[in-house]
Amino acid sequence: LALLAVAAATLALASVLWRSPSLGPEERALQHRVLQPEPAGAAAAVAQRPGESEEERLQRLRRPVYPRPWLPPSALGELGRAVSLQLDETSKKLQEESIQRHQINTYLSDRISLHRRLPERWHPMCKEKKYDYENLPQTSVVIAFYNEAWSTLLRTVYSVLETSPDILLKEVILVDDYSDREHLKEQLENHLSDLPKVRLIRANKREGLVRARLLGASIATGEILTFLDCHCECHDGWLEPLLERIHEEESAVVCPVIDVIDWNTFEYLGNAGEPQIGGFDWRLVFTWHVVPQREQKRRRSQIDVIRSPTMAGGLFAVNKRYFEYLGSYDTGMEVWGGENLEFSFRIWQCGGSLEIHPCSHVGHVFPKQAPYSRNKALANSVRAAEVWMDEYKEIYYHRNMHARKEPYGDVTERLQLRAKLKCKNFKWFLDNVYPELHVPEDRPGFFGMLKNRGMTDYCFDYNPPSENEITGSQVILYPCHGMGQNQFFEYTKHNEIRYNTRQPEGCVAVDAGTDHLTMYLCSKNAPENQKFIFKEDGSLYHVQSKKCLQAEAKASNGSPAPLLRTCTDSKYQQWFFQERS
Ligand code: LR7
Ligand code: MN
Repeated sequence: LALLAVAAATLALASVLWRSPSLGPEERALQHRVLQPEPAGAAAAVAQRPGESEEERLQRLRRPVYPRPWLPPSALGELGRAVSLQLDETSKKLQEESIQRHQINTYLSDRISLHRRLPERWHPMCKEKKYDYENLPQTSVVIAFYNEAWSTLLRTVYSVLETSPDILLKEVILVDDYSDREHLKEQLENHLSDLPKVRLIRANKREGLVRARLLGASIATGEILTFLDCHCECHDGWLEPLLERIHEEESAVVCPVIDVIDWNTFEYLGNAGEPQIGGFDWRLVFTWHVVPQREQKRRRSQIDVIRSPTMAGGLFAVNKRYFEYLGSYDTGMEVWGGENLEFSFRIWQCGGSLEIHPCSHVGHVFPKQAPYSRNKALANSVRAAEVWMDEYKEIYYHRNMHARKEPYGDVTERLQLRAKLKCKNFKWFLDNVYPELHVPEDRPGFFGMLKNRGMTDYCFDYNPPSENEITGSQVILYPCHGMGQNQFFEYTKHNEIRYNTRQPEGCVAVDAGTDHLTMYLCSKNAPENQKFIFKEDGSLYHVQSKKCLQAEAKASNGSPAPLLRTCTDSKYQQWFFQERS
């Protein structure tokens, strides 16, 4: 009984806390213009009507805001098919220009219907799921955009209207983050004014995605906020699972599975298999991972939500009151980057949970490369580290030389928020939410550039074969650049030489019968061929081969490299770490 009383008191306290004023002072101070009024309440009758079968009733409740116009199956890009246009020279040039401008093939996008259907991408069990439409909360969908192309923006809007049940969608709020392109001015206003439930609001200066989203949130009238990027396409049934989960657990922040839409062909990729979850590496770069065993065990069904340490950032739903209780966003973050990890840490450390619902799929166009400058990402990440990571921020600073010197503004208010909400520390987060992440030891004198006494201008250097693959290539010596990254190594108590700026981490190894170093994935217990003893005299002794690493000007591939040789007292066999240049 006493326990129950405590639980009840906690609940009461939590609900009092959440009744905080809906806008922070910063949000109220943001300058903006609201161009479309709040929609009238959508009081669709939900009760079963006389003579209506259960199936008919469900169909009525699922009815979208806007009916998707019929398209012939052969229509360009229909069902998410890849498109490639046969173009003459002039048109090819236009297509190239569109890619230059948006880093997305918008020439091609413009020729695909704004109403195309997508291929089915969800788990078969999702289709069988029945939702309690009468009791699910309504959502406002908030979409911030900056200089987005016409067809990718409008396809996002139509896709929301055509896949969201009318009774669940309160409104779509488009936030123009001070774009300067002509098509986003009057033409956009005119087009939107014919669409139901769509509102447009414009910032009076470039706010960046954090404050732009908050502007949208500040005029939202739905109980749930659902954020999307402005180049998305929603899969049928994407919304219900998000709302149902938050209805069941108010402190859950829920993301859809993010499917890839190809920037060049507009093919809708992705599959119905197990989605990946979010993580990060020690440069604070977001990463994707397979779902770990422990999480598989916790889930009771294949269509249960999947807990995720972090989110990609753009696509998620959250209870509006809970979002405000958690401190919405850090308004000191500019333009792009960092806010996704900051919010992820905050959700977990302050008592919420971050989840991916396998029944909710949304496609996102990943551009060829960044279409605008993202140099504020560093300061944003430093803010996240300073507020949430405690002493672990040092591990980040060791791996990003510029981060420590980056001016990041004032985070006092965010630290006060952390104290007020009595949030847990970063160690708790690592131990309980992200135990898969290896925490480097970073013992003084055992990390940074790995240099040689005979060739002091050269450093251990490793260039992974690709973005997503770190194993298989050879470790070489390269002129030291002092930037960390490919020249950052750590020597551990377990006698490994780890390459651990990225995830998953690499460990330096020797293939039997060879004299050079090859990168392998690190494993729990270092295998013998990955063990090196770093001796007092500076030698790096490879235990298995009983040889020492020696800097040589020419390895078999022609570049300088550390190679295994009989141990001597040559200075070319003496090594030392240097933290920075
Ligand atoms: O100054 C800006 N003002 C804006 O309104 C810059 C951007 N924006 C808008 C922009 O138009 C878009 O709608 O904000 C949204 C996100 O910007 P993108 O699409 O350029 O970002 P992204 O898709 O490259 O990056 C991901 O990481 C970002 C970190 O700040 C954001 O969290 C993005 O929302 C996020 N996108 C996703 O999570 C989609 C899946 C990507 C992955 C993995
Ligand atoms: Mn995006």
